[in-house]
This record gives sequence, C-alpha cells and structure tokens, in this order.
Amino acid sequence: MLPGLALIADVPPLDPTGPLAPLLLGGAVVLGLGTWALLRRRARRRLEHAQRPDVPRIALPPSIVAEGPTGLTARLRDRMSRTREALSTRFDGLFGRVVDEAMLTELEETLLTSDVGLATTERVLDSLRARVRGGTTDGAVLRAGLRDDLRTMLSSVSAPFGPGPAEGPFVILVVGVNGSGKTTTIGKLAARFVRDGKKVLVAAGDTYRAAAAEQLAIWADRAGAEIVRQGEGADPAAVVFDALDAAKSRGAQVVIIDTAGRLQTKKPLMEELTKIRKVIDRKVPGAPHETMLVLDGTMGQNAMSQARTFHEATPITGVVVTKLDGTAKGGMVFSIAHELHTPVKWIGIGEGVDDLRPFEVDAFVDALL
Ligand SMILES: Nc1nc2c(ncn2[C@@H]2O[C@H](COP(=O)(O)OP(=O)(O)OP(=O)(O)O)[C@@H](O)[C@H]2O)c(=O)[nH]1
Ligand SMILES: [Mg+2]
Repeated sequence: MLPGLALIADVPPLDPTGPLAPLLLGGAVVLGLGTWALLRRRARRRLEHAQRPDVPRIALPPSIVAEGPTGLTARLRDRMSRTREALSTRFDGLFGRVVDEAMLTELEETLLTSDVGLATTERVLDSLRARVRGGTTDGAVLRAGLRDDLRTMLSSVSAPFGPGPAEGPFVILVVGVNGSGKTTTIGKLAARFVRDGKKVLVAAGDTYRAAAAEQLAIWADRAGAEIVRQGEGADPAAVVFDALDAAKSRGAQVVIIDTAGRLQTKKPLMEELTKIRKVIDRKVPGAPHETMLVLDGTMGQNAMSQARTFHEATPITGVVVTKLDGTAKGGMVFSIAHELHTPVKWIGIGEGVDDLRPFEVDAFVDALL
C-alpha cells in the first residue's frame, strides 16, 4: 500500500461516544457558521453595489415611444398585408355565412394555408364548435371568439426582454439557420439599444465565412455599436471570449452575439453552442440572459422543425420571426406560441434599421384579423 494510503488507513474511525467527538462537532459548527456569515456578507455587499445610483442599469426592452403608436399600428398592418389578406379577407366571407360543416372545413383550410399549423388549427376549431354547440350562431360573435382564442394563445407565452442584470453587460446570444435574418436582426436590435442610450458591442461569432463579419461590421457602423471580430475560420468561442473581455473593459451595457447557422448535422451545432455558452457563463456568470432563435417567417411550418432542432440543442428564451412583410404565412407565429410554448419577442417587418418591432399581442392580432 502507498505510504499516504497507509497513513489514512491507520487513522482510527471516529467514535461518536469518544472524547474527541464533541470537539470535532463543535469545530464543524463553527466552520459552517463562519462560511454562512461570509456568504451573507458578500451577498449584502453585492446588493449594496447593485443598488448604488451610479451603477448602470439596463431598462429592457428598448423603448418604442419615439416612433408614436398610431403610425406603428398602421405600418404593421401595411407590412403584414399578405397574411392579413390570406386570413382576414377570407374570414369576411366565411363568417357572413351559415356556420355548418362546409364553412368549418373552409375555415380550417384558410388557417392551414396561412401556416397556422395543424395542432393549432384543430384547437381553434374545437373551441369554435363548442361555441356553436352552446347556441352561438352569429358570425360576428364567433369571429370575435376566434380572435380572443388566438390572442389568448399568444398572451400565454408572451414575455418581454429582461430584466437586465444589476451589473455587467446584458448578453444576448442569437441563433438560427443560414439566411434566417440573424445578422440583420442584431443590427436592428443594436440600433434600438443605442437609440436608448446604451453602449452596445456586437460579437462576430459567425466565423464560417469572411463576409459574415463584414456584414455585421456594416450593421454595427450603421447602428453606432462597437464590434469585436477575428479572421475567417477563427474559433467562435474565442471571439466571444474576446468580446466579453472588451465589453467589460469598455463598459458596454449590451453584448449581442452573432453565430453561424449551420444545421447540416445536429451534433457540431450542439457542441459549438455548448462551448460558446460555457465561455459566456464563465465570463459573465448567469449569462446569456437571452438566447434568441431567429426564424424566417416565409418558411412557415418548415421553420417549426428548425425551431425544434434548436430547442434540442440549446435552451431558447425567445423567438424573433423575420420577413413577415413578404409572406402570407404569418400564421406560423400562432403555432410557435401554441406548439413550442416559446415567446415570440420580436418581429421583423422589413430590411430597414427600423423594421424590427417588439412583439405585441394585441397589435399583432389586430393587424391580422
Ligand atoms: N423583407 C425582409 N427581409 C429581411 C428581414 N430580416 C432579414 N431580411 C433579409 O434576409 C436576408 C438574410 O438576412 P441575414 O441577416 O443575412 O441572415 P443570417 O441569418 O445572418 O444569415 P447567415 O449569416 O447566412 O447565417 C437579407 O437579405 C436580409 O436583408 C425582414 O424582416 N424582412
Ligand atoms: Mg449572418
């Protein structure tokens, strides 16, 4: 036996009735109380620091006051006109008719064509049938009921950004497949934070192709944000490491991380995201505060399967649905809420810097139905 082991083996087992037992027990109690007092003091000091008025605090989500509410609703309606036509215009005809099986079948088709999704459509139709069985036959009342159902579906998973951390940067990790709109969304989001007076840094974690960092740099410039990037093929986790160091030393309040959207095989994606998250958590404990999955609204139900894959790979805190301006498939927003139970936090309704909107249930439902 090794000498060290022999030593341990030679220590006689502690006799609970022996003379040394109370001494050891007392020692353990003193040590425990000491640690507890130390942790308490540290927590109090951290709280006092966080409550100091000069410690920057992040108000989230970025305000939208400057844009004015009336113009916003009109713009949303205008930009989402294709989905609205696919839903609302057909509803006009359907709910003006007698509610029978033929009408319900047509309604089902209408919802499915707008990519509301099978499970969500069935749930909506069940609720409508229950209302009809309960004696409601008036089309306008049924239509209002359908609208309420859809609103409830979205509200149950609606959640804003934040709250921001009391200290250190608010870290947002952005994931999604190629071309879904990640970089554009980061640019628009950065511009919003900058407009709200925040110091923003973006991290070019998509090192897969050189053009990706270049595109992000253009957006950062446009938004008034700083960028941390490395060469093509660099380790994304290393870029994130540098970016968080830079954010701390430069006092950035918001860090938004771009990532590559490779989805060919699930395993590397999982590995890469896990590695990035580990680096983030080590640099800013508890971060990322938000992991946003960007989905291309024109993909409709196909985006749902992407969402499932990402959900398996990494914890998602919210979804951004982009390109809702160019599609009649905006109904997929309802199935994200209903089937994935994930809040939709932002929607993209154009390619301009102002074309990212916080997702507001009432405004969205009003714009569509
Ligand atoms: N119409 C419209 N186009 C958008 C919107 N968001 C993004 N786009 C466009 O979609 C295209 C792809 O956007 P990117 O931001 O490059 O997408 P990405 O996810 O970063 O793509 P990769 O870097 O290839 O993974 C660009 O041409 C954008 O201008 C939107 O809300 N509406
Ligand atoms: Mg990109």
